[in-house]
Amino acid sequence: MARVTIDPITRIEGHLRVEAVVEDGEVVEARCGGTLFRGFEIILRGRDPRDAQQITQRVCGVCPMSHGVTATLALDSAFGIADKVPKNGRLLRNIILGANFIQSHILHFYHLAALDYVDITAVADYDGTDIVLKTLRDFAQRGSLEPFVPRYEGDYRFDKETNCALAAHYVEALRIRRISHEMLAMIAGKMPHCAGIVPGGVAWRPTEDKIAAFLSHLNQCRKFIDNIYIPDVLAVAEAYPDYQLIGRGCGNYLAYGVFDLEDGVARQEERRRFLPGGTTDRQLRYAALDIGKITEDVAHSWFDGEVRHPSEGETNPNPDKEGGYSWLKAPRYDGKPHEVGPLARLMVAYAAQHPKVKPFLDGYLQKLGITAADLPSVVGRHLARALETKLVADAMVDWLLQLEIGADGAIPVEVPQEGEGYGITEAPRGALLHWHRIKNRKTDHYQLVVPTTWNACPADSKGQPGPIEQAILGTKVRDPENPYEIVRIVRSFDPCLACAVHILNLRGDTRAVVRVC
Ligand code: NFE
Ligand code: MG
Repeated sequence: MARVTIDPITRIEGHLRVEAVVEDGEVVEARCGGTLFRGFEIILRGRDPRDAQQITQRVCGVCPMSHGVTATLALDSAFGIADKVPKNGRLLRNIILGANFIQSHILHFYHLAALDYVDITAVADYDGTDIVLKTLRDFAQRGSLEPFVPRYEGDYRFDKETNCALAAHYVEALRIRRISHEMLAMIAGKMPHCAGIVPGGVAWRPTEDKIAAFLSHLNQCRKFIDNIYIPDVLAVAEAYPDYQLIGRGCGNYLAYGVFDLEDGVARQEERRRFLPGGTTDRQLRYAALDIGKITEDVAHSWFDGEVRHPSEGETNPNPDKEGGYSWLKAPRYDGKPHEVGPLARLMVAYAAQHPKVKPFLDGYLQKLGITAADLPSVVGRHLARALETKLVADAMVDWLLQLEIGADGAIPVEVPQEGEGYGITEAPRGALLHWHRIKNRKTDHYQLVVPTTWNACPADSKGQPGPIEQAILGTKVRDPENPYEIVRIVRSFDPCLACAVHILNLRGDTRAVVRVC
């Protein structure tokens, strides 16, 4: 028996500790623990409620727009103006959030995950004329290979030419991410932590020149997504067919839906959204969303308290709690763990017979020779993320062209004496909820239930492991000292612990710690 501890798992956002017990080459126990405590829910108490929009963006530099949008959806709802946001405000929120999705998904594939499959050292003896590859080669020859190492060795399957091409795409992806940041900043002010999203809409009036500039940036991103990102993910799928079969996870999928398509509807669950809300299982049995079924369990989290709905949720940290092994709570829907994220969104849309997503996804499933029920896997998550990037980037063109030039993006708002509201939408990594209660014009109660909290959560009081824990269980590990199978599974979820735990453990090593007992 070997005990594998990977702490922290690197090339994700934030600090995640994964412990696994490997017996006869197979994972028989898995524990996923968030090792940071941040306390945003406590920080917000007693402040002007409008601060939530700015402060919660500081939860994370990767997905701040999701928190900005979700916080303002909760403010719209608490202020009683959710059906009064102007059309431009709705479209601009979609466009701002969409730009952040593009940036985040490309970041994940190229800069956080691709080096699990691409042997970047292939550039060391590059003898061609490509300026990017020559620069990378010279960089490598100076002997400092960070951020490409340390890494889990072996199982690199591409030939030298493909490795070099993918290394060049790694660099090009940096440029495309800069472009997507810039287009977001044109509307929202800056990235990260924009000032433009406000309760009541977006503080910007569209102009023709800005729309034209945005479109030109967006088209560069779309070209990259179509011609580089999706083909690269398909190349990984082809070279690593065994990763289409592992890391399946918990088999339940949840989405709140994202990108509002209609105005004047107060309740977010009732709005038509570009990617719909709901749940499904691997048999593709779709059910409509009922936010009354969301709870958080803290049986194995370093918090005191009971199983609670976020409207009554508590944040009472207790680092000495017996049985605790994570700063993440354990969110549950209808009492069960649910995976969230691009894979979950596409599974839900597919199960709901989405007229655009279903035929689009079917084309790619046919290419891989699989059905939608087979999609949950390491490769399936990367593919879902890439295909969603295309769906969103293409839809952004329509939203841009629907903007009314010179019309207001927001209405004036007043902070009410009392109020309660929630925001439910999607961050790049999955379903995001903010619950906000106002008393005496101040924030009295704030709870965030965040995508990585769903995916990377610990077990609950019924002993049900979280989705990443379930994805690791049963995995065959060839070498516990070099457990790249586990690392690839965890990274396919694109965890962000900065978001999920809302004290950094400096003891961690970047490599696996293995004890054989
Ligand atoms: Ni820090 Fe986040 C996203 C949110 S993840 S990246 O996407 O909300 O839990
Ligand atoms: Mg929380």
